[in-house]
Amino acid sequence: MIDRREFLKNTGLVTLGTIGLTKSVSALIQEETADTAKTNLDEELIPVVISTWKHGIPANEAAWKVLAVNGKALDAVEQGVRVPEADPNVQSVGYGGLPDRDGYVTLDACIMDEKGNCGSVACIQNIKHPISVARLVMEKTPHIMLVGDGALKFALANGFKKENLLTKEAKEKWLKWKKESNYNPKKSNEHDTIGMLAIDKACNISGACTTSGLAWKYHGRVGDSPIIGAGMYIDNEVGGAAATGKGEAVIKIAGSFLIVELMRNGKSPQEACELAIERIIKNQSDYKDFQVGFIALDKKGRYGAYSINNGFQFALYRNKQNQLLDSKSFL
Ligand code: SD4
Repeated sequence: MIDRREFLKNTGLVTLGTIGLTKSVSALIQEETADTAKTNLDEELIPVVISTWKHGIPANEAAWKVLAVNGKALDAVEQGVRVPEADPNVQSVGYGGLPDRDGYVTLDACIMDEKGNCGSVACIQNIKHPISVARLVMEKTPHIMLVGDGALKFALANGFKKENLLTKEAKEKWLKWKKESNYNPKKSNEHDTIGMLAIDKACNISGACTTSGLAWKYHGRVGDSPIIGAGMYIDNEVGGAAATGKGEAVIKIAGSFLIVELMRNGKSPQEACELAIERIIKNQSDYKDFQVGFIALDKKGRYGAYSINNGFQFALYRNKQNQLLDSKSFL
C-alpha cells in the first residue's frame, strides 16, 4: 500500500474532499511536516511537573526521580510534596509550619489521581506527612476526607508516628506574634502552600496539595488545600489545577475545579488561571488585601499561572530543566 507522502509526491496535486479544492504537493508536505513537528513538541512537554513557590524546586526534583523512570504521576506528586513537608525551614507546610493562634500546628492535605480517586485530611496534628495519610484515606477507606482526631487515629493505626511539628523557630515567631499582633486573616501573608501537578510518561495526570494553612488562624480552621475542587483538582480528560493563598477566597469560587472546567471548555491553562483570578476580583472587593495564586496544567503539558498580587512564583520541571518562574499577576 502506498503511503500518503508517496502518493502526494507521485500525483503532484491532490483534491481535498468533495468540495474540489486543490493544493500543491509542496504545501501539503509542508503542512504535514509542521504537524509532525507539533506532535514532537507536544511529546516533549511530557512528562512534566509544576508546583507552587520556590520550595517547588526541590519538590519537583523528587517528583522527577519518579517520572524519569516511568513512574506514576500519583507517586511523583506524593514523593514531591513530602520534601517541603519534612523541611523545617519551610514554615508553611508540614514540619516547621507556623501554628494557629493557640500554638497548634494543624495540617491540611489532599491528593487526586488520574481515575478521579481522591483522599484528604484536614486539621490533622502531629503527623509529618499528611499527604501520605490523604493517599491512604483514598486507597484504604470508602471515604474521601478525614479530619482532626479521626484523621490522627487513622494515621496512627496505619503506622504513622506521632511527632512534635512545632519547631523552636516557629514557636518563637508565634510568641512574638501573640505579643505584637491582632489577628487579621486578611492581612496575613504567612502562607506558601505547595500544590503540585504532574503528567507521567503514560500521559496520566495527578495532583497533590499540602499546607499548615494560614498562620495564626483560628484553631480548627480548614482552608482550601484539603478540599477537592478548591485547593486542587484533576480530570484526566482535561488537566489539573492547584491553588495557593487565602483559602477562603479560593473556596468561594471552587477555584481549581473552575479552572479545569474552563480548560474543558477550550481555554488555555493560562487563560483559565486568569479567569479564575478575575472571578475573585469581581466578587471579593477586598482582593487587594490578600494573595491567591493558581497553577494549571492541561493534558498536552501546557501550563499556566496567575495571581492577584505580584510575587507569586512557581517551579516547572521538564526536558531535564527545573526552573523557578515568576507568575504574571493582576496587580
Ligand atoms: C490556606 N491556601 O490554608 C492555604 C494557605 C496557603 O500559600 O496557601 N498558602 O488557606
